[in-house]
Amino acid sequence: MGKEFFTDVPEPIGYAGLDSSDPLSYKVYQPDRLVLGKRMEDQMRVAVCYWHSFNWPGQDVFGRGTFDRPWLEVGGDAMVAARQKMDAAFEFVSKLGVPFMCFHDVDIAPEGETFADYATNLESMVDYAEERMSETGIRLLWGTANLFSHPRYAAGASTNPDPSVYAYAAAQVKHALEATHRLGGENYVLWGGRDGYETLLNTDLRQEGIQMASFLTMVAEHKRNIGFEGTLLIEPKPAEPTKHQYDYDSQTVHGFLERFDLAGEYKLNIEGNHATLAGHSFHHDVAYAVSHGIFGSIDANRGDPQTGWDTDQFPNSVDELSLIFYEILKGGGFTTGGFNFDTKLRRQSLDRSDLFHGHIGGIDALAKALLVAADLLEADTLSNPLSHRYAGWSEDVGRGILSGSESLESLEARVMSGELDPSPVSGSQELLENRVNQVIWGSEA
Ligand code: XLS
Ligand code: NI
Ligand code: NI
Repeated sequence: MGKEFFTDVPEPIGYAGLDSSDPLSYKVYQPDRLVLGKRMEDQMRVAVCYWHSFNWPGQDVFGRGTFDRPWLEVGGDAMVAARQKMDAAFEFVSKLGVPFMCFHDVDIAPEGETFADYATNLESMVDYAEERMSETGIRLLWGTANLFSHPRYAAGASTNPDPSVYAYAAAQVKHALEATHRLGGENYVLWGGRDGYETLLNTDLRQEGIQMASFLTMVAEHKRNIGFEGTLLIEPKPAEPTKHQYDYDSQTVHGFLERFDLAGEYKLNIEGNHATLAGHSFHHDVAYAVSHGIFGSIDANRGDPQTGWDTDQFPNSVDELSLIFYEILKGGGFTTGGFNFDTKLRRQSLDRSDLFHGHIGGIDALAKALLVAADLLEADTLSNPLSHRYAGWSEDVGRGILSGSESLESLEARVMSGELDPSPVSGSQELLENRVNQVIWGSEA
């Protein structure tokens, strides 16, 4: 048992139902409730992220930290401080009652002065994490390496013009991947960080793409060498901190993986606010990944419609999340992935208990979305009209086109003879929207 920080929340958060006025209770989330034959907890696989929740004191570009985070103020020995921060994280996740957490290497271990310091510190914090995990039963959804905060990465990591920075990033990922493996992590994430550009005047696009592909190939090789059986995930994002990032969105990453023969090696970790920054909906990026067999995991959050950056707010729209969960269930549900709360409190939410409120609300919204998605799936609300809409492709002409037995000539002949004479049909968008709403409003929490 480590040091306690959340003494105002003495008990783990429990389910109290929709009528409860206790803000520190779940209104919908019941880990053991069965939905489509699986426990809610296993359908949702919620993780808490270390970086925004335990490392960030609430500073922004205009001002310093505002949050009440005593574990960040212990001072003295950096390793003692890192252990206290880890105690805070394990206490919080235990009290929230969710199964997973996620971290970057440098979230949990001080970087030190040299690479050797980094490696020793990480090793020792992984020992401590191992202890705390076996004590609490909390698991690691994914690990990752921070390849963007240190000044050496200002011009990118694997896409850096300097191969020695590439090498440094490779060494760091080797350690972060091995740490993830040791802790039984279910996935390993690569988020591009600063792999993109600020100006094309100093950027060789082709060269940087080749570097990035070679890096991803090395990571996949090392995964096999050490026997890590988790999933490698790439997290798309279109911009920020750079003007343009190479892992722009689901479709761009898919094309990149195909181009470099890496499609079997990686799946996607899709973040709500990254998809919206790319000018898509969260729904779009998830639907793309699921329908192309590259869906892996989710960074659950949302942006602000009036703000053009990654505000990482807690997800709270059942309307939006229901469609996302519907796509995930349609694809068979999560395998190694889950919903990681890559979420930040607003800077004015300074109390320690605000961390609970943000997560409780997001988890309840996801739980409700799961119930809606299960109803949509079971009632074939969307799948029936969809198969009806595309029915022609499993009939005569459609099948012939797809199997290659038709040509421009044969099709012209069918049209010329009057055999094929299409008449427009309604896309029924409003009708479908109403049906989805009907399920949302009627689904029982
Ligand atoms: C930043 C990313 C980051 C990744 C992990 O925008 O979302 O938090 O999830 O490096
Ligand atoms: Ni993220
Ligand atoms: Ni993000």
